[in-house]
Amino acid sequence: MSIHKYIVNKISSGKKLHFTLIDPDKPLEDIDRISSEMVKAGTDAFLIGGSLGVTPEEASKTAKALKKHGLPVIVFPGNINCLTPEADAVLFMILLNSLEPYYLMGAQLAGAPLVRKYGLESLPTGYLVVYGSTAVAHVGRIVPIPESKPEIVGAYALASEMLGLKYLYIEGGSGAPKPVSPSFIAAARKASKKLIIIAGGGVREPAIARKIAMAGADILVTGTIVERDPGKAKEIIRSFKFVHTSS
Ligand code: 1GP
Repeated sequence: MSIHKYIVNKISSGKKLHFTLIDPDKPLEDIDRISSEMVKAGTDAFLIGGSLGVTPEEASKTAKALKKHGLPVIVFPGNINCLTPEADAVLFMILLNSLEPYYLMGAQLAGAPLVRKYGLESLPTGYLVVYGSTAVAHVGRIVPIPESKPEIVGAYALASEMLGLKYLYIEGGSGAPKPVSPSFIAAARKASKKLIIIAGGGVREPAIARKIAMAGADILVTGTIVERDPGKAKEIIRSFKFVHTSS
């Protein structure tokens, strides 16, 4: 089964998904420990990637280690150095609010032949980095979105749908000081019923995960909390995935 189908099947049966973000820039024993805990906690897939300093060797080693859990391993590329044939799929992304032509089509031009050679499934994704104070915002030269203007996110969602993209990733930035705003998620959901909405960045409490779920996100990504406090990460996964049943 394709990874896209795996995701769509879960969503169409009323489920929400959690993805665990693993930065390959860490020792294998940490990757093994963190990933095993997150599998037990009910995560649905692994994302691998980072904004800076990921070598193709690290990406391959990490993907291999994660594959043994039997869950999808998806490259979430900060750049083409994160691509590896050991993964199953790639979020093939366009950084929608970037001022930098490289992230609008240069990286895609360089990456597409590699994705084809590596046999990775492409998950076509609009990537929207909403806050300005994180590594991804700096590297990607983004224009931040004012929190008072969620309708801008709605317009990006519409544009993504009209371009035929399947996923919209609304990103606060890894380790962001504040979580991605649920009002952004709600605006995107209102604008597009079709897009699979991925949300992440700065989510460190179950209550915010629940709000993001209620705002209409299909997939929640957490990275930092998974490393810092796996117990809290488990609560976050539960609050997001079982939003209709948890109090
Ligand atoms: C980053 O959205 C993800 O792309 C996860 O962010 O590390 O803050 O959980 P955190």
